[in-house]
Amino acid sequence: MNENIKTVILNKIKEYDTIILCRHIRPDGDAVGSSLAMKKVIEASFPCKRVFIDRKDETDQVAFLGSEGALPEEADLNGALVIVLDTGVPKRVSSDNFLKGKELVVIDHHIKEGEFGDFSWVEDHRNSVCEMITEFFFDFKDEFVITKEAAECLYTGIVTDSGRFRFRGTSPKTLNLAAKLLELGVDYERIYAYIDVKDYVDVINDSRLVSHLKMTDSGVAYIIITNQIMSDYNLTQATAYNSTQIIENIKGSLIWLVLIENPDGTFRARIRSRFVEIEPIARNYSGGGHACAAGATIRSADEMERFIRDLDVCHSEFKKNNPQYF
Ligand SMILES: [Mn+2]
Repeated sequence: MNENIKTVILNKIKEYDTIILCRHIRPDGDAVGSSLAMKKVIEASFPCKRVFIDRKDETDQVAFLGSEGALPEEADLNGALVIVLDTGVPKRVSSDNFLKGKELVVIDHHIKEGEFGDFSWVEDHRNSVCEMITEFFFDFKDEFVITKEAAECLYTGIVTDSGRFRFRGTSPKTLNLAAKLLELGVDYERIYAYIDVKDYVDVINDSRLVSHLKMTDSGVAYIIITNQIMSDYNLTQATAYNSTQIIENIKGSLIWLVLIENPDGTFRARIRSRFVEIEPIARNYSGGGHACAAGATIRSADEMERFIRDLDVCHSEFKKNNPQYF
């Protein structure tokens, strides 16, 4: 089935003169890496095709991968193939025009929330979309030219989405595909030098945010980042969003999260876990994602209380049944 969908996608790429790539809003290394690699590989392989990345935002974290090129005009969508990468949720797509193309391909590794796209290749056990399209390019290596620059985009997406090959979804296949990228000359020291460093001000802000850390009885760690805190510390959305990383290594805490206030007073939750599958809980709060990395939206103080309690109950049950994990 998946072998077949890969052939379908190859033929669609060959068939169209203009290809519009989209990803999720607030892009991460996988979203940018997969869209930029797809653009670079198609351009290198089929120089006559026009390839655009339609986007509303970019991210400083992986800006070192280089320019993403001009945005498409609305007219460019006419008769174009649209490929959405790294999301299966229409409202998270980085373009208002993605339905204006002729056909829509979706390539994603999140747990499926509904049917989306004319052709959809979704495998939620995969480490990253970059891993999926690395496989795709190598499966058809006679058709595609994979440049070193494209390989660096793919490698960046794989290492960022897998937490440097640590998270669930990292498989023998992941490492084999990463090895093939290294054979193309990927400079991984340079990549890590960009993705593992922080601005001085962010290091200071991390320590300030830790002072807001709370723990539930069973050890769920969380930080509520209100608009007040954001403005007191001059935090960017990106810094607030990444602050799950500063509480990820607490012994006995298998679930950790940050809750970031939106301008309208609702909260965006970013939940991470070891071993415990938290995605079903996220789904109950207008969210979803992966088994151990998900997002949710919390709309009131009552809902916040219930949400934290649900996570605490799940955490405490899991620890009771799996004492070997901490
Ligand atoms: Mn991803």
